[in-house]
Amino acid sequence: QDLNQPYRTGYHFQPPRNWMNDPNGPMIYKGIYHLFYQYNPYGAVWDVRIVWGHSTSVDLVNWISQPPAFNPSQPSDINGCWSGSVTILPNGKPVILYTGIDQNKSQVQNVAVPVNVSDPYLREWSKPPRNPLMTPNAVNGINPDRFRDPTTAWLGPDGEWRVIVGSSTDDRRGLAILYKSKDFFNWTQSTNPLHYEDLTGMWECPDFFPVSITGSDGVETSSFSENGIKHVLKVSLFETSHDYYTIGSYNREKDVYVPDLGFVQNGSAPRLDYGKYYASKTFYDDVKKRRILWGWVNESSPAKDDINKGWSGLQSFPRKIWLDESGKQLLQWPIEEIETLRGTQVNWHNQVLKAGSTLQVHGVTAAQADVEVSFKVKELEKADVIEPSWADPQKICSEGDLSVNSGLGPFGLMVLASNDMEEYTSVYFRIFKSNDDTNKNTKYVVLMCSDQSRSSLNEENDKSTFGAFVAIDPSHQTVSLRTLIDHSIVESYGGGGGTCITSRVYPKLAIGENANLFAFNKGTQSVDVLSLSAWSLKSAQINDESMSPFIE
Ligand code: DQQ
Repeated sequence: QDLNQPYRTGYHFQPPRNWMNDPNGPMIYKGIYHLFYQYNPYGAVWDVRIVWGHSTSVDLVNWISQPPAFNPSQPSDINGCWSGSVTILPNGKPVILYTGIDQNKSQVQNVAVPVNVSDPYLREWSKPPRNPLMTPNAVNGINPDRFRDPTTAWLGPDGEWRVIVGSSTDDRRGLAILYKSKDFFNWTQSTNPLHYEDLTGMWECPDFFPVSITGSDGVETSSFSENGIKHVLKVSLFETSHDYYTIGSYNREKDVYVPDLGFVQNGSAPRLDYGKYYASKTFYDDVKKRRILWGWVNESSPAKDDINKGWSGLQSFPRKIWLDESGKQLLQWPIEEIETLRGTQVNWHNQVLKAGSTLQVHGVTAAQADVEVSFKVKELEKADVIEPSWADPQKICSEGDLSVNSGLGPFGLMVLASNDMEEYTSVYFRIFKSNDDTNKNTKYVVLMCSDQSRSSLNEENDKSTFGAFVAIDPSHQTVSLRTLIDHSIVESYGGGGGTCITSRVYPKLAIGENANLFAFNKGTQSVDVLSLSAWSLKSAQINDESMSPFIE
C-alpha cells in the first residue's frame, strides 16, 4: 500500500488514475472477462468527453488494463462516448451499443464492433460509418437530452432483436423505450415502451434480464420459459442517484413488462444497494452459469480531494445475483473467486456478546478483510416496539447513534476503527417488534445500518448514515452479515445478500496497520455470535501499470 495513497483499494476495481464512473458492457468472451467503464483520461472529475476504458481478467479478481476501447471520433459521438452494453450475437461475436453525444449535443445510440474477433482481449473496436443507429427526433417525441444507456439486446419469439433505452418525458414519466431490429443495425422504435412509471424522472442505465425461480444459476438474457423464470427491470434514477429494481413478468407477445408490485412512486421498489451505488449492470457468465452484477461506487469526498489524490470512483466487488426463494427479492453475494485472495483466518464460535460489550477481532489485516458473522438473538420479546411513523429506515439509522441502547441492538461490526476509537464505521442491526398486542404472532422488523458519521476526523467528507430493512424473521433465522473492507470502501451484505449497503470512508488514523476490527453489542440484551470468520485478503493485481499496455 502506498502511504501517500491510503484510500486506494487492494481488491476493488479501479484504473491507475483519473475519473471512472459507470461499468459498461461487461461480458465473458473466449474465457476472458471484460469490463469497460466510463473513463475520463484527462483528470479526476467527470468530463463530457468521456471514453470507454477497458480491462480484462481471467478470474474477475485480477485485471489488466487495455487501451481505451474507443474515444469520441465520429459525428455521432464526437462530444462523448457514454454508457452502453454488450450483446453476444448467436454467432458468438460481441457487439457494443452505446450512447454517443453527437455534433449537435444530442444523445444518439451507436454501435461498435471488434476489429479482430480472434483476439480474446478484443483490443481494437471500430465504429461503422452508419452510426447513429437510433436518434431522438420530434416525430418520436424523445427529448435529445434524455435518451441514453442501451441495454444488452435480447431475441424475441419472432427472431427479432429488442433493446431498451432509458428516457423520460417532460412531465417526469420515466421510460424504457423499446426498439426492435431484424439485423441488429436497422432499429425501429416500438409504439409502446417496455415499461414506464409516472413521476420517476429520467431512467439511466436500465437493465432487463431473466432470473430463474429455482436455484441461484443465472439465465442467459434471451432465454425464456413460461413458468421457470421471472424478469427483473432495474433503473438508475437520476433524481435520487439510486438503483431500484422490480421483479415481474415479461409478456413477449405484447412486449411489455409488468412488475409484480408497484414501482417507486409508492416508495416500495427495493434498491440493489442502500449506500453509495449507481449505474449498475449485469451480464450472464455462460462458463459458470451465473449472472454477475457490477456497480459504480462514487467517492464521498470533495472534488478537490479527488483532484489531489488523482483519481475518483471504484467498482463494487462483482456480485452474483439471483432470485430469492420467496420470489420477492434479489440476493447478491460476492463472487466465489474472492476466496482466492483469502489469507489468515480467524474463527469464533458461540461467543456471547454481552450487553454493552465490544470484542476485538485480532489477527487479520483489518484494513483489507472479508468478515462473515451470524448472530442469534434469544430474547426477542425484549425488542422495542417500532413506531408506525418509522417508515424510513435510513432516518431511524441516522437518528439513533450507538448510544441509543435499545433492547435488541445495535449489534454488529465496527470496521476501520482507529486505535483509540477516534474513528470507526459501524455496520449493525437493530430488531424491533410491531405494535400489535392482539396478534399472538408477533412480527419482527430487522433494521440494518451503515453509520459513517464517525468514520473520519476529516469533516469535509459526506458521512451520511445509510439504512435499510432486512427481510428475515429473527425468530427462525439467524441475523447474518458479511462485510468486505478495503481501505476506503465498506461493502456489507445483510440477511444473506437481500440487503446490501456500500459506503466510502476516508479515515485519517485507521489506516493500514492502525485499522482495527470489532464485534459489538450496545443493546441491553446479550446476543450470541453463532460464528464469526474473518480473513485477511491479499491484494489483487488491478490494472497494475507495470503489467499492462495502458495507453493514456
Ligand atoms: N453516466 C453516463 C450516462 C449515464 C450516466 C455518462 C449514469 O450515459 O446516464 O457518463 O451515471
